[in-house]
Amino acid sequence: MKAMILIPTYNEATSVVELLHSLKDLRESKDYVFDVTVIDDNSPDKTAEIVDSLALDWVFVLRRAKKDGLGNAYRAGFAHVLKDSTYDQIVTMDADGSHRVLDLPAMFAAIAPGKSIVLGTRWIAGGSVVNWPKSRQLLSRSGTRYASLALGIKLADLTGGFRIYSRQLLESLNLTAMDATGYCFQIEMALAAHLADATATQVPITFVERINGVSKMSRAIVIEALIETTRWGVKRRLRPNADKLHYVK
Ligand SMILES: Nc1nc2c(ncn2[C@@H]2O[C@H](COP(=O)(O)OP(=O)(O)O)[C@@H](O)[C@H]2O)c(=O)[nH]1
Ligand SMILES: [Mg+2]
Repeated sequence: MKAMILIPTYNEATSVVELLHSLKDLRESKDYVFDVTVIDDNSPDKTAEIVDSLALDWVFVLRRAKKDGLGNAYRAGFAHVLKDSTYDQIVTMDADGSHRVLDLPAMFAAIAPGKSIVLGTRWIAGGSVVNWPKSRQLLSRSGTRYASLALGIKLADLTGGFRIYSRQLLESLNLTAMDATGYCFQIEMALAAHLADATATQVPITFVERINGVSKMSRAIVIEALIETTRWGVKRRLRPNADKLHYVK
């Protein structure tokens, strides 16, 4: 197995350097074979240049012209990695240290053959959240609950972004037909994986709030998630087959 770890960044210069150091340690253990692509939206804090200056031959930077939302960043990353058939698993991971390298081995171990998605999950036994304000926890938990009810998907963390997708799963999806710009990208990908009949495995993770930099979460992102999730839920009920055709090739 060879994995590509995709890390989207917007003004994450300090955090992403720390994360790359931890990944370097894991990589040097030789138990796991992976490279990294940082997907940067022209961060004013020079995240891309700083990553480049580390001169790590297993770290690539995909530079995008401007801040364009998490969904667009990830879809650009998927398109990029799918062109190189040496990578058979694609990991998605936040740059800010919230997703611990420590949890990666258990996630790698949970990969199922064929179309598969491994979901780092906070809201199951063994999972937890550290230093997140109660308000953020409530938002995340209620967001997942709402999405789970609206879409009929029985997973405990639909908004988390620490995941592993198999190449087979991503290749089976119409990624260009997806709409989500912001963080509801995570919900839309879980829905698409569900419609593609992928094997979904939940692995408990500990999510640690960032120390450096600031969150890019905004009211607009929450509103988009609410509107889109409701729209997807209604569409699923009214036209379930059309929905499947929309997402799955
Ligand atoms: N390339 C790119 N990355 C983004 C964008 N918005 C958020 N991110 C990254 O997505 C990850 C999660 O964002 P974060 O602000 O930590 O969200 P939070 O953990 O929900 O508060 C971080 O690595 C961000 O730098 C964006 O518009 N473009
Ligand atoms: Mg964060």
